[in-house]
Amino acid sequence: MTRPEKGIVALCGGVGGAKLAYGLNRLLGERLTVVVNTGDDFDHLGLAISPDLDTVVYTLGELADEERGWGRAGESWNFMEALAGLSGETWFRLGDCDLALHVLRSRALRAGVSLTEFTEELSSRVKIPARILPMTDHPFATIVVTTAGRLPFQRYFVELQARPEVQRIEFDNHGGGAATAAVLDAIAAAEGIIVCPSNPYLSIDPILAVPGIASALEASDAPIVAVSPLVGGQAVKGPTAKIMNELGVATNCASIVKHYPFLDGLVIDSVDEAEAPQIDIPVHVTGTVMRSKDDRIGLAAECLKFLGHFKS
Ligand code: FO1
Repeated sequence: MTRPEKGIVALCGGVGGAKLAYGLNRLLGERLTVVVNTGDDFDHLGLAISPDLDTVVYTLGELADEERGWGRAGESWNFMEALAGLSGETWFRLGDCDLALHVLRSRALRAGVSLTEFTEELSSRVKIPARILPMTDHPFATIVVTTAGRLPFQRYFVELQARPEVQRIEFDNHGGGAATAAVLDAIAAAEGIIVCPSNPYLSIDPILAVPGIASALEASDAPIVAVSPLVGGQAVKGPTAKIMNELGVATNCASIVKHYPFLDGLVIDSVDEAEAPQIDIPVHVTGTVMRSKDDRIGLAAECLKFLGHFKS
């Protein structure tokens, strides 16, 4: 697919990140590239599952269950009921409609289609103008090392509901899966880069751990801003603050800046305005909680305005 030379790149995980990506897609369309975490991907019941990619595709394609945050709206669960009746594994719920996507992707990957190609075709079928790219086409696993042992990401996050205490997070790129040319080209051509308010440890760090991506960000002349995932020291959704506490990191916006040393600016919520003087890079204060679709578009517009301030 041909793309305009310059554009905006967003680094994104699942639910929170996808909401901002939705707003950016509405404002930028084809000028947006979303680079999505695939460290959560796993093989389950013989199917290739890519939760964050699917959350982004469903959200931007207006197919997502807004309440649940993952999976499709209007879902039915006959497959899960039948699976339970046959004593199959039910800790990870696959809806009937969602299943269609996993079956198609599994078949495509087995036939040698790359995850990038499959995702591009899927995005065009659901009429998403933005380009959605997996961070890598190679197997890459986020492993959460906890007091309950080394846990594959979905066992920690879904089965154990992120309850075990985190000691550290490891990434296994199965012996050298590198960034795709599509991701590296998008970063090189970016006129601005936005780190979405996703979990820094579980969603953004895996992207930065893919060989080639962190150095591409460092080499980029484009301004890079992040939206803090914390509001009043808490995550809007998910275990970000819990993990920060467990890792002994203060749950404030300054810690987010420290975590992302490549940032040119940070967007923080109005609730945290008093923290601004402690942050040693430019700060943009606005409402960051996205309750409605208008909020998503509003925050996306604020991020683009902030990026515009860095233009020489
Ligand atoms: N999250 C859950 O909390 N429970 C589930 O059963 C579950 C199933 C699921 C199926 C497909 C999919 O794409 C996502 C799914 N998620 C589920 C969400 C998901 O695994 C996590 O939110 C992300 O990996 C973290 O970003």
